[in-house]
Order: sequence, then C-alpha cells, then structure tokens
Amino acid sequence: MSKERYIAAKQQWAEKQKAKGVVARSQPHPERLPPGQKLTTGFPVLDLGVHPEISDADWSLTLDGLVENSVKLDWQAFNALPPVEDVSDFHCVTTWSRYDCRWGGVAFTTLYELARPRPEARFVYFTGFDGYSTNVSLASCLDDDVLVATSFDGAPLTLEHGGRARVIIPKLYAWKGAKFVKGLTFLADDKPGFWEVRGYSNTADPWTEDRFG
Ligand SMILES: Nc1nc2c(c(=O)[nH]1)N[C@H]1C(S)=C(S)[C@@H](COP(=O)(O)O)O[C@H]1N2
Ligand SMILES: [Mo]
Repeated sequence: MSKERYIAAKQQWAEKQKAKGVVARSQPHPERLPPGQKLTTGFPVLDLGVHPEISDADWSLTLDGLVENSVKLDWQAFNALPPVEDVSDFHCVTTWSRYDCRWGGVAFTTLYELARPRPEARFVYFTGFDGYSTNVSLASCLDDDVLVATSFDGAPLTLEHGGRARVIIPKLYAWKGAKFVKGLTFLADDKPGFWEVRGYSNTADPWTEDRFG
C-alpha cells in the first residue's frame, strides 16, 4: 500500500470508530492486557512506510523549545549519557499488544535534566526523521519507564523498528512513541501531532480504550 493510502485508510478507520461511538471505557483495571487488545508474540512493523537510514555523522537529537539549555546531541554525545534498560509491554491502537519488550537507551528524565525545561513547559512535541510527529503531556513523559531507546532485547535497534533511536512511552498507545526520533520540543501549549490531527486521541490511554479523538 502506498503511504498516502495507508494514512487515508487509518484515518478513515478512526473516523468510523468515532462515529460508532467507540469511546473511553470505564476505569483502568489490574489485568495485564488492556481492553480490546490481542496478544501477539511477533513484532509487527507499523509506520508510514518510510525507513530513513541515518549515518552516525548525520544523526542528531535536538532538545529545544521552552528550555534553559537548548542542545543538539550527536550520536557520540547521546551515547555518552547514562544508560538505562526497561522491560515493558507495548500496545498498538490497531489492537495488538506485545509483552516484555526490553528496551535500552537514555531515560527521558536524563534528557529533561539536561535541557532544563522552564516552568511553563507542559507538553512535549516529538519529531522523527520520516516526517512523523506526536505530542505528549510532559507529566506522562516524566514516568520512569519512558526512554529514548537505541536497543531492543540487547541488540541495536533495527531500522524497521525505529533505529537509530525511538521513544518508548509504555503507558500510552505506541503511536505516542516516535520512531527515528530527531527532536523533542518543549511547549507551553499542546500541539497535535501526525495521528492526533487525523482522528486519534490526544491522550491515548490503553486502559480506558482512549483510541480516537
Ligand atoms: N517516526 C514514526 N514513529 C512511529 C510511527 C511512524 O509512522 N513513524 N508509527 C507509530 C505506531 S502507530 C506504532 S504502533 C509504533 C510501531 O512500532 P513498531 O513498528 O516497532 O512495531 O510506532 C509508532 N511510532
Ligand atoms: Mo500503532
């Protein structure tokens, strides 16, 4: 499928589900598999069909916006930051989930401390080398399981899964984690990203099936 047809189809699906009245269900619950999800042991690839191959020399991660310390990290500087590893479950809005993903990289909180966002900053706008974008509240990003991952199950992140680096926010649907990430912009006002302007939820909580706008 072409990128345009894929985007149009996924957008139409969101509109149809929304029209049917598929909205947030009740309360978070103690089970492991969120409502409406099916467990998979494979690892589907979900993106816009663009896998931007970035060399060491061309890769960078920019932290900017409402911060005291705007920085552009090159591959070496990024990898010199303290490493973390975290095992989490992965939930895609298209109803598949994958358990026990072992991600390695740099904690969001490390990047937060480096950039020192100003008190007015309340949202983070993520961008990818493929033209993707997504927005998340700063509060959600500050969870200790949020990271910019460069490895998966102990091996360097493959290009199809978002290498060189991707954002992982386990408590939200996976579209909130930008693959091929290149920038984090701290904002005072929310700014909807790629899927958020195409019918998908701003907040994306799998436990309340918060899928569509
Ligand atoms: N840059 C970028 N990040 C992205 C996407 C994308 O299209 N581009 N798709 C999102 C969606 S909808 C999902 S489910 C996950 C899929 O990650 P995977 O391909 O490793 O399974 O990446 C998210 N991050
Ligand atoms: Mo997804």
